[in-house]
Amino acid sequence: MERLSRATAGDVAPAPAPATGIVHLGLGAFHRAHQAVFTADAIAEAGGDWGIAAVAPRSRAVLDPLLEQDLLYSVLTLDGERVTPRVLGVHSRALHAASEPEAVERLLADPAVRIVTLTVTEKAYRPGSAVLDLLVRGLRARAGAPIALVSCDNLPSNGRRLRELVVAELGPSIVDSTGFPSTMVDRIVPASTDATYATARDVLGLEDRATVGAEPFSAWVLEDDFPGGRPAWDLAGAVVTDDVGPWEGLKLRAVLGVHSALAYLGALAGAPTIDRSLALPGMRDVVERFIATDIAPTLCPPEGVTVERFGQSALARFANAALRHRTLQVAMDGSQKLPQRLLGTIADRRAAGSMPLYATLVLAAWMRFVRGSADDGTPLPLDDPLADRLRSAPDLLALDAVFPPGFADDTELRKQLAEWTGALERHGVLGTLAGLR
Ligand code: CS2
Repeated sequence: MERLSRATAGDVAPAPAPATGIVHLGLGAFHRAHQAVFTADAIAEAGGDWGIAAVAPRSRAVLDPLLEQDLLYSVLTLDGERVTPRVLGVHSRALHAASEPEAVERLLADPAVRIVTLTVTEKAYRPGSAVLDLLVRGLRARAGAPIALVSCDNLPSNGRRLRELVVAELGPSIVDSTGFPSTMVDRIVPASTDATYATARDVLGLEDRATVGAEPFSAWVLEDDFPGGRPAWDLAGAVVTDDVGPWEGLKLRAVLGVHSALAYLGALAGAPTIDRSLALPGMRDVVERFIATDIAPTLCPPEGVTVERFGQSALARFANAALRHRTLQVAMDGSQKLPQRLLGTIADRRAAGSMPLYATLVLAAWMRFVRGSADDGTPLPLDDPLADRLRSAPDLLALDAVFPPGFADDTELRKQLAEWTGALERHGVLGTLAGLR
């Protein structure tokens, strides 16, 4: 079968990408189905030189196919049985940071580049990470040309966090010419598999090795702090606001907290995908109670939104069987994800004098997951930057790289966790859920 390219795309060929105005760091599935789509739509609405130069930090797994395909790829919107393909061509360049760092630095220093977006995962937000070093080297050479650095990773106050890291390297004057808008991004975009490539072949009649499958839902809420201008993302459905906080809380706790719950409980019970985990007997009931009794009281949602309704819509999204989102993919990097997804919920409930039953069940499930075997004894991989420390820790709650202060000394919390751990050991996830009915 022919490969997708400008020459073969025919009717579905997108308009040529405009000149580069954005550099994106992190060429994962999420970027291709989220910021790239918003940007293509914004350009279609209002124009502008906002072509995206995509930078793959380490892996060439997406970069090479993209280069081979004239930077075209398809986003397959997966809605139950229905698949809607769209070929994107909004990337103006694609580069490999590990082998051509100078070219990336030059690009970051180019005044025509007015935005850097990042999807580099939670673990890159620490001093000295390779991607942060690269960004800092590029910024140093800009000599004050205006730019916005837009974190699109699932961290609380992601813009502020990035600003702190950049200011620590470049000094406070960097903020005079640099915006650091916080953003909330949301779209489920699982890693592509052979099944995704096969679907692309079916619907496009072409081989696309850079395709991604994604859910229909897509959201982007961002603060308007773009000293060098921005694409008309608002005309493409993004919400521009002066406070992302309330959206961020919902996303982190009521969407991702529940996603992680389904990942750990599901992986232990042998559910390969998120939708299968949600369909386990008793699971929906428990995650609904997790949302209503543990998560909702800790959040102040935006006007007109209730946590329960938001949570229900998240559950409907997780039930999308066409996504085949692997529980083990969502379970990855738990030490980096759980603080903002789950531990904040537990800390807030404990500070209010309550014991969050369901949130502690999820924590106990993660602790069991870390030990490396499912309920039926099948080994479970621990893909986590702190894997060694997690596996050898005599007392996980005492790991201050993961747990907020106070957890280790909270005897009530320890008691509750011990109860759940015992129940999971004796009855497994399914038996424990059954006991909660
Ligand atoms: C997932 C997220 O892999 C994960 O940790 O929970 O990537 C999730 O699918 C997206 O953030 C949804 O917007």
